[in-house]
Amino acid sequence: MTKYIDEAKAILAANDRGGYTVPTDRLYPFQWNWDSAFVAMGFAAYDIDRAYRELERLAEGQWADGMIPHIVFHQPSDSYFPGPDVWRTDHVIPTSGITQPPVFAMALRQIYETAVATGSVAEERTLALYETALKWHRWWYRARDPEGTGLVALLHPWESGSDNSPAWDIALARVPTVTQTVVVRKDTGHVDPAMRPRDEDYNRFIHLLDTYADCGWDPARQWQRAEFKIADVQTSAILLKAGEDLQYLAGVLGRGDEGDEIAALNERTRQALKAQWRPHFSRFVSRDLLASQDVVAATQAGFIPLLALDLDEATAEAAGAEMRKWCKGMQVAFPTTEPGSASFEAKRYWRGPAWAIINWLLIKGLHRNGQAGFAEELRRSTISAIEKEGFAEYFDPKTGEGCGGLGFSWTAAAYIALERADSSAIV
Ligand code: 2M8
Repeated sequence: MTKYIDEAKAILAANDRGGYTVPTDRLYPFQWNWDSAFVAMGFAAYDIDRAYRELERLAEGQWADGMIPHIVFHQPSDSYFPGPDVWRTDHVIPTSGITQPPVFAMALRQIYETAVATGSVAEERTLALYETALKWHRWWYRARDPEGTGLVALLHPWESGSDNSPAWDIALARVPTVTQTVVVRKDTGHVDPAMRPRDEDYNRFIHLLDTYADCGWDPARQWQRAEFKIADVQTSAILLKAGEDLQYLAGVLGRGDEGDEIAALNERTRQALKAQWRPHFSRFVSRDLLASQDVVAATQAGFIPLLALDLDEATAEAAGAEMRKWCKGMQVAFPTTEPGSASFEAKRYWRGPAWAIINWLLIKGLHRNGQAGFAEELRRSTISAIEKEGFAEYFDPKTGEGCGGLGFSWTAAAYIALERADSSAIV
């Protein structure tokens, strides 16, 4: 509805800090990687120039080796921990030292296609951002899959974007809670601590950060010393979908050789992802590389591969049926942890709540895999949650209550993208 679209646009305008968008005021006062990619897809619906700009400002944070960090600290702020002084990275614009899910090339293709359709394509800007994305994809495979398995590994839970997901509980429990850095949390001053990760999680997050800073942020040394190493199906699926979009862009931009290179990487990931399907769970599972075992916790990550794979009918239906089971009795779908499981917490951050951007990815995945009806239900559930509760960071799936930060950018972007078309038109 126009009223809510106007509100969503107003949120994106209010969170603009000069060509880039903060996720929300105070709680997250910098530019976050995958947040900005989703925001750019929201902008693509009504302001192509601003959509390009969002990605360009994120690209300013790209490291020489190709990594795009999870936070770019364009301007100082004392309302967030850990800031640049804790990260101790060596980049002209201060950045964090870890990365986040590579939604970037998905956004770039969407911007490009919308620009073509509206006669406003900017060839040079597209090409520059394509090169940024290509460097980053090469980095993922070099730094995070050195053995060429096809699945990319996370060395820190924050890299998943699903920071305190039950998927990390077993692996994270092995990480010591001792830190060199004094942990001074700011997040719990902005939102109810019961909605945020626990102190012991934070100590472990910072322990890992300290370890990698000691490695001088060198990917090979980090790979050797990592005390947390998960080959993640959510990140790998996003990398593959973004890789398909990058391959498409290589084609239209006349970069045939690079297109072949990307296609080969995509194929490796496609096969590896398919092998992570577990029929007895009706979902995909990640792999704990240090323990050499599957990550069996029941989280949304298990269904994100639908985004990037064309499953056979029986598999797609089994995944869809399992997802529907999780939605039973929920006010808002899709719970990020299976509601019946012991680790489910309806309000605590990534341990149960529904997130508009996760729904956005799942809707695309369901649609790709012949589940248009369910995709449409999920789209409507997301839209009505936002219309009832506002543009909250996430939603309690049991009550529908908006939780976490308010006036949230990626929720606004998701609303704009999901409201303007039925799910069959969501690319
Ligand atoms: C949350 O993560 C940050 C760390 O990156 C935090 O809690 O401090 C996550 O929800 C993450 O996925 C998101 O990108 C970020 C900003 O919205 O907040």
